[in-house]
Amino acid sequence: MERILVVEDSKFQAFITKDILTKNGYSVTCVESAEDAMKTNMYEQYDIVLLDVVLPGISGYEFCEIIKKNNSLIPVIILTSMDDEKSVIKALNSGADDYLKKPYNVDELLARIKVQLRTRRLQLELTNKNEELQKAYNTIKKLAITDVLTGAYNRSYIKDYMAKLLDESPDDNFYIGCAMIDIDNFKKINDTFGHLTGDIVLKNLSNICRNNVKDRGAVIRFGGEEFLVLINNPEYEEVADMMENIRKQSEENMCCGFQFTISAGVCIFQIRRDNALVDLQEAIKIADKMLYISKNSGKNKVSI
Ligand code: GH3
Ligand code: MG
Ligand code: MG
Ligand code: MG
Ligand code: MG
Repeated sequence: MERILVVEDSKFQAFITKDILTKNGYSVTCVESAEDAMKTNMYEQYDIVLLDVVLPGISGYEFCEIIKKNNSLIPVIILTSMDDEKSVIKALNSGADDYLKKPYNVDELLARIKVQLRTRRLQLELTNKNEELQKAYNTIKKLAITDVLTGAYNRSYIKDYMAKLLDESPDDNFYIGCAMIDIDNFKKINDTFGHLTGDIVLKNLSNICRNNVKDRGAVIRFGGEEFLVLINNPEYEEVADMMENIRKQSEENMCCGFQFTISAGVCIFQIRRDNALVDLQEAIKIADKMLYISKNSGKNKVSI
């Protein structure tokens, strides 16, 4: 049942209006002033407001302006005994959707209410559709930058992340911690335990990385069993500790009943605003070289 709020200080007029509207299938509430209608913003729960102009305190025009400022989807019909042109214009300029003279013709009032409710339903439908579209858009956007298997970001996110860092940086240069992580002997894990088990190891490593990095940076699945970790403006100790934790937690993670280890190469590199992506590529190259050092000196190591 559609709900109508009648703001009318004449008890007699309010009684008549309520009686007519109730008999026509509406749920009707009457209040005597705009102030009453504004208590806990109760007017927002109605589908339409019928508003008298001359009220104690805040006038109908003023209240109409307030309603429209706060929630333009609620239609307002102003009902008043003043029928000069100026007050019609004033009513419409205050944001009212329609205007009716008192004493009103009952059928006309009902017809005008119907028109407003029809428009409101369409507007609500549009608003819902819009919200659905927005949600779908956000989902697609998220999917486009997420690695489905591990929940880490994928490589498409690197550009977005650099743009975000540049946007947030007050300076023209900032530092980035850049770590390349690679699972040791992963081919052997796959060969021994199967690819599905290998996938579980990948997911676990992704979780370990993300739990350590949190909002200090981004974890990106860079290749098959390689993760790139970018840390925003870090201290040397912060990156070193973080990477050592990731190494240790991987070694201790017995998710599949066997141990896996990782090797990592890390650098801290200066990024220039006007050359950010080229600088990042350079940082990744250095991290790769450091990773190579870890691999060649026995694996299960972080080189920084
Ligand atoms: P190293 O210690 O030198 O890094 O040796 P490795 O065996 O880890 O490295 P290699 O490059 O020889 O093998 C990487 C393997 O990762 C090969 C590939 O089949 C596997 N791989 C890549 N993507 C996935 C994936 O999504 N799931 C699984 N299960 N395996 C994957
Ligand atoms: Mg009045
Ligand atoms: Mg590799
Ligand atoms: Mg490997
Ligand atoms: Mg190999």
